[in-house]
Amino acid sequence: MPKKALITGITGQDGSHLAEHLLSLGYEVHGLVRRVALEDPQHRFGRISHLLDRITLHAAGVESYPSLFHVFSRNDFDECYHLAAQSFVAESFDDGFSTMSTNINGTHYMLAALRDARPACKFYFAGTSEMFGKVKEMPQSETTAFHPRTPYGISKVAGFELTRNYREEFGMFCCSGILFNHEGPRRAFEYVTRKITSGAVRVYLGQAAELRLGNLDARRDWGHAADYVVAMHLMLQQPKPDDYVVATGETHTVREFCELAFAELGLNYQDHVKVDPLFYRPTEVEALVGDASKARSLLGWRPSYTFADIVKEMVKADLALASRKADPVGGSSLR
Ligand code: G4F
Repeated sequence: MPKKALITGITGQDGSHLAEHLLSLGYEVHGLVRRVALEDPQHRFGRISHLLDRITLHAAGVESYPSLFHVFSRNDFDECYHLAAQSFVAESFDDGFSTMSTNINGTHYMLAALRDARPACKFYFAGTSEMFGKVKEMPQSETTAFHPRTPYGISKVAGFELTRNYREEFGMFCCSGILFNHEGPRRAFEYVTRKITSGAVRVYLGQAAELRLGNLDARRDWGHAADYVVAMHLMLQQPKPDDYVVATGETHTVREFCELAFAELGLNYQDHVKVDPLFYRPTEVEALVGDASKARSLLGWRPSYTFADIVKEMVKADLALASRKADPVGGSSLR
């Protein structure tokens, strides 16, 4: 019998890569989607359109315990990957209440419904390096204390603690991945990497003269989403549930990302990138770099993409997209 997995957030970057990965391993893959998404497949299912005939979608909301219980009580899932969240950090400053509600209650309802309907199902929670916030040490590992600086980071610490608590209190197989930034051509346009690659392509094509960004000195540990979903799956195959940092161990500034992306198109970023205070955050996470030794030794996981590979692939994909569409890529006013 193939294993059955449920993915929340299957229409997102990570969800679509994870669905592909699990299908390649012979899994029966299910996804949880909002009813409104089912009504608008053309726009909402862009990242999974090539998978639709191989997966099963269920309409439910992570903020509705009854709808989750309904799905879990009718499907005997072996593994559940809870990726759905309000995951755009800047938005969490504008609407902290929605971010908290979706990310904390959504995780709590998922855990509670699983416990009531399918307590043997293994559970993965999408934790994040944003939980480290004002970092206490470099690099950050599973033992580094959290000090979140954004409503998003706070909501993810709460989800992480709920996940740990269900493991310890109810003996459920619950794991958290503490994933550092992970990118690729399926990244949404508002995140800085995609904003840069799509913006550079617009400049290259003469569709824009400049790209406005915020803090160019912020440092991130950027990996590739396709590599990171492999670690998610490996966590649930271990003899015991646990939490793992997933990172490359390299850190780069937003400025370096700009430099490489524009250079890929034969341009100098200094001629086109303008710093705009509009895109600064009220509190910034200045520098992140992960220590993934535990994932490397216990999961046997390691990243396959380099920083340069990621930038190149994203620029190439945005150029290809531009050649298929008149107004190809997202607007540069996105933050
Ligand atoms: O790409 P970002 O928006 O990602 P951020 O805030 O690091 O969060 C991402 O990674 C987390 C993992 O650590 C995830 F949990 C989270 O869900 C998300 O996937 O911003 C990266 C950096 C920030 O320091 C930001 O201030 O880029 C800086 N930045 C500078 N100018 C900008 C811009 N970010 C955005 N989005 N837009 C700008 O114009």
